[in-house]
Amino acid sequence: MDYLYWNKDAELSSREEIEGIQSKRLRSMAKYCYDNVPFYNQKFKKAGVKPSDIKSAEDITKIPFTLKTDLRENYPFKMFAKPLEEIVRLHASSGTSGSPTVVGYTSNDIETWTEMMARTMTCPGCHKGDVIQNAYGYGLFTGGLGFHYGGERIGATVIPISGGNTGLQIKLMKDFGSTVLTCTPSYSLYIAEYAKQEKFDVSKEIKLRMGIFGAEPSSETLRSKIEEALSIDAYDIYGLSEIYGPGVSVECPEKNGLHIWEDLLIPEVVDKDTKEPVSPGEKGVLTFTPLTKEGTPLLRYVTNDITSLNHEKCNCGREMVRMSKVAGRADDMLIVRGVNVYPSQIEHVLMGIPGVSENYQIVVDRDILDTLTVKIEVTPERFSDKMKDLVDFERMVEDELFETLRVKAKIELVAPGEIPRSMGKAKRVIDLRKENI
Ligand code: DLL
Repeated sequence: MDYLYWNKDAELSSREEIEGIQSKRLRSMAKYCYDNVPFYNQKFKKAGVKPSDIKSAEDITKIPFTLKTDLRENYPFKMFAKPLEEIVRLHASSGTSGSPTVVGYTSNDIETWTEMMARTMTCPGCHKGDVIQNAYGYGLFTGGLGFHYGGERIGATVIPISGGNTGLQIKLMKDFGSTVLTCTPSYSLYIAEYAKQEKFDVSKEIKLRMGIFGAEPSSETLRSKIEEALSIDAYDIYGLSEIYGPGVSVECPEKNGLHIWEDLLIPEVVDKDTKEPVSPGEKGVLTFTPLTKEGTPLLRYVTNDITSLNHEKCNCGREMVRMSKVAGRADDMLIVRGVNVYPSQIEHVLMGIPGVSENYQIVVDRDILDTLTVKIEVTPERFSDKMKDLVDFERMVEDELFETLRVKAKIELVAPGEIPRSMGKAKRVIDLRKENI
């Protein structure tokens, strides 16, 4: 297999080298936060910790966690370590409730992020000469600009098409000879579905070779569907605006976990309730400490994303730790009649059933107890107008979910095209319990 590196020296560092860099950088980052962000100054004092207590990367556990609510409570700029004159860009997460979380970047931060994205896009095999159709949204969301800067840095040709206008996406893909597609997994499937409806044969008419898809969870089975529908290789990329944006981690051609750029970030996985570190390889909540971030530095930022870490050296030569595909968010877990289930587990079961399309929606409601309804579209090939067939199909999917996850769900087949398609992050879970409060 061919492995590509953007910054070979950094990416192929040994564990010893990585830990050395982390210790050195963490020491100065702890002091930087203490000296420049009143929020951290108070937090350290309250916890009885001084920056001089942080001598090596292992001392990170002495530092208190930072939560998303801390960012909200300090809206808009109170978490910044630099005055606004030093901030060259602002991004913000959409924030479904309350204020959005705002992140400020100094010009050094933009440079670090661009380098991270250059590594991230090179790692699965993107290079100069590629034509990148960047269908992530441009704007306050970090997807569009993150890929844009990274793509330009590696010398590829970037098409800043953003999300939506799917007819034009397909036309340009053909006319401009796009070789790499970057967007959310759900949007890539919508592009494939649209092309099929337009009788456009993607395997013959376009040059697309690979896609880098992230910003939302997607199962292995969804990956296979994307790869088949677009005749490409699909790679997972992870990131969050609080930690620059996309580019925190990405898969290499081995597709066996996402490499985290550990010279720039310290990842930890902790128990979602106790916040104690979990045993190696165990799943928990992911936290990050960026080591060189100037505008909005964060210490032990709790992402709420569920994953596990694998420290084994990868065949690609990188010793930087790999995180498993995100299983969901700690706050996404559904408890249906006492059974804990993540939407991604439901997706995994659904995608394994022939005839179930990737268009589904999970509706949670409360009728004394919590209830779960899963609306699914069947593939056109499986669609039948015989009522009995469809009812049997619904029962079969219900049984499969119960057998695998012990969760009782009501399956509702809906007509093809009824589930709303998304140009960005798909809204897979509708929680009527929250909306009915
Ligand atoms: O989604 C940044 C991004 C853009 C990542 C483009 C990848 C590609 P936010 O809007 O701040 O930033 O959302 C971050 O999205 O905490 C996860 O819950 C989820 N997420 C991001 N990537 C993945 C992924 C961008 N590969 C939140 N798998 C994160 C699962 C993901 N969830």
